Amino acid sequence: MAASNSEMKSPEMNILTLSDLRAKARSLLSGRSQDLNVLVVGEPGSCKSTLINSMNMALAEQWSELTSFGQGGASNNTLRLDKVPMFEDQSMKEKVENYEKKVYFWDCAGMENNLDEVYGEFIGLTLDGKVPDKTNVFDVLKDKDGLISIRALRERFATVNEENRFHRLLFLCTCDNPAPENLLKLVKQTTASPHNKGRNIPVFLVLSKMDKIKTNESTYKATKDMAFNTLNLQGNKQRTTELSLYHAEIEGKDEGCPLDAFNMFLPNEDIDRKLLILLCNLLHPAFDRTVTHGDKVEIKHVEPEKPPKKRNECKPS
Ligand SMILES: Nc1nc2c(ncn2[C@@H]2O[C@H](COP(=O)(O)OP(=O)(O)OP(=O)(O)O)[C@@H](O)[C@H]2O)c(=O)[nH]1
Ligand SMILES: [Mg+2]
Repeated sequence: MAASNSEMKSPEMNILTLSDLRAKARSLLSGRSQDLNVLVVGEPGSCKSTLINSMNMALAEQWSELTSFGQGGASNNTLRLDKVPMFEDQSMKEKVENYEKKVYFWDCAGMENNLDEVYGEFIGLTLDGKVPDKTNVFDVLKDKDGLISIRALRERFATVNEENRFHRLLFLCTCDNPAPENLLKLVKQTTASPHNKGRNIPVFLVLSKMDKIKTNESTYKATKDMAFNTLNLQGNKQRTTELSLYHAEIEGKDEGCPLDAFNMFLPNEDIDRKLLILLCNLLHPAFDRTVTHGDKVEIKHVEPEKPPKKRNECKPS
């Protein structure tokens, strides 16, 4: 199933029909040799939960609420790290044959745009498979005095669960808000830098709420530039996607996507098409070859510096 890098860069995906794209995604799913964990990260309200449900819909051709998401103005914030099994038989109009090694999208609580290393450490520990499913993100990051220390966080999440190691990270930014520069920097540092002791996880960028671009063109351009440059994705077309997702009406503000008689979203070709291209790129075996985790390298504990001794303290009395 392996394909060359030149094949990945070809415009082939854009000329495939919707059913070709579904067939391609199905064959990539049935041909996998290991489970695939995708961590979905972004600020609160960046459409992480919506993307997970919409991605399932794109292949399933029918709506299921796999994870709770904001709709009709209700915030419905995700507070935990939740492992969501994708494309399960019961959610599919037509099941995926030989789908044995599963894809899991992990819905993560919205992260603050904060450069504090504790947030980066949490993302790193999660990527290494040390943070269990259903962990309440805010409870573990904060203690009674404020943010928890890095050492305490490492001690709490010291054991790797191989099943929870990550293979991809999906970063979401809404096109009508400034890019979360600090969070982008932390993600870049945590997934691919000399400081992370060899961890290398391919990052994919999604610019969401593209239906809002008309009134926010300059914000969109600035957000896109910032996210591209910080994640270093220039010219990396298969790792960036701009889209709108299945979303509900907000009275007087947003007409939302059409629903059927049972209040389920009706399929939308444009949404499905972009999501299926993203899925095929996420599943591409070439990205498996680059994944490494650095937790076998010993991590030094940084002790606080002692104040220098005063001169006369050393003199014998
Ligand atoms: N206009 C528009 N709104 C959208 C679109 N997709 C999602 N939304 C809305 O944006 C909000 C995003 O909600 P969620 O998907 O729950 O966001 P989230 O990133 O999971 O948020 P947290 O769980 O709080 O971190 C909801 O109110 C959706 O209705 C879109 O394509 N266009
Ligand atoms: Mg959410």
